[in-house]
Amino acid sequence: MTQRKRSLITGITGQDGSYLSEFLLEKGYEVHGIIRRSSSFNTDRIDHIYIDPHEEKARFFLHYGDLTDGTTLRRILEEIEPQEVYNLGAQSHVRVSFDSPEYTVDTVAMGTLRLLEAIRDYQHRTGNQVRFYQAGSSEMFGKVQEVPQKETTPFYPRSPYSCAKVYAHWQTINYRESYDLFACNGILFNHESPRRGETFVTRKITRAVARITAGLQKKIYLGNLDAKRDWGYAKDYVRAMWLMLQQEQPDDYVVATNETHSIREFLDIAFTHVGLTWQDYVEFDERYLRPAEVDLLIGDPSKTKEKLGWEPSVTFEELVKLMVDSDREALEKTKQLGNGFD
Ligand code: NAP
Ligand code: F7E
Repeated sequence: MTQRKRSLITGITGQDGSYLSEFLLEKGYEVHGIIRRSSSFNTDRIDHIYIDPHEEKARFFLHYGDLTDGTTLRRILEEIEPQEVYNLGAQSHVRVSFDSPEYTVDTVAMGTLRLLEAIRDYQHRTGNQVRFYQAGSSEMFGKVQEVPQKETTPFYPRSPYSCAKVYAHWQTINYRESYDLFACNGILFNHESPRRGETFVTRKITRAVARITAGLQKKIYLGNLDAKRDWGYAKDYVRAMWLMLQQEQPDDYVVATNETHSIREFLDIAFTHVGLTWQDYVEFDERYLRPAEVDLLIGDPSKTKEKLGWEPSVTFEELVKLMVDSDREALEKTKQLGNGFD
């Protein structure tokens, strides 16, 4: 009988971690994830795939750990013996990284180094090959040096978060070249979904639209509306992560839609979808501005399309509408349960 492939995911409770888990379970993998201890439940996004580990059919397992705790990362790796490791864990909020730069760099940059070191030693000691995916970001292009941005475009990071991601990117390449590690960098442009964290601009807007239409909120306070992003659908993007690790040779890939839209355009589609005019509800609050902004991002995914056969399946307009619809449905369900409504 052939053994199931085992994967280990850091950041399994996040947007991408949850979609990647679903994807890998569907492919027949045994999926292990690292979760942080928290004083309240932080597993909302993966509760629907969790099965009591005592049950024979269980293929989904959670382990307590943290990217700031190298000893535990090593222990988990040794225990699980995964063939694939996806490093998705991060303090991933750009604005917050200006408030908490040390912690952000510790998780994003040092966390990646800790994991790479653990894999290097494990691979050396056991001879078992481990394939490693690093969750790189279009934020690394920052003040863009070329339009559109591709794998060879020079980086110009503009936040503690993106500086840390650049470090992790180069360290991943360094381990590939120094220790023969099968390590890939995905350079992923913004990707969203109904599971997107509530403080990122897209989800903040779609939640507000749902709450405004339900009469629970009057205004939404936002920062810079002129920034332009290349927004795709998260479910499409986790497929690209997996494809990278199935190739014969490790490499780095840009994952993007090759379309760019401003926050204003996002607002326009989201509010018009429910018959409202965004200008009636949006107020400016300078607290949402960043000390340094990334004005324009647009990716060139030609290499990824050609080499991985990857294509995005959801358009920008579809994405905005599906997020608004999902937030409205979720609110309607809460209403029926009588939670939070008088
Ligand atoms: P997310 O929703 O913010 O999830 C981040 C995950 O990292 C969560 O599971 C979080 O755990 C975990 N985490 C945070 N600090 C940690 C620590 N110290 N130790 C271990 N785990 C920790 O992010 P995402 O949108 O899924 O993104 C996944 C990865 O891709 C991140 O590395 C992000 O930087 C990168 N990325 C995202 C995008 C995008 O547009 N979404 C684009 C490019 C790159 P808790 O649930 O306990 O907080
Ligand atoms: O901001 C502007 C803000 O926080 C997008 C992360 O997943 O993608 C994400 O980073 C834009 C910025 O995402 C508000 O100034 C205006 O220009 O949704 P965001 P991000 O910074 O692009 C990249 C690829 C990652 O790697 C990151 O991990 O929207 N904006 N008003 C606002 N942004 C927020 N959050 N809140 C506002 O009120």
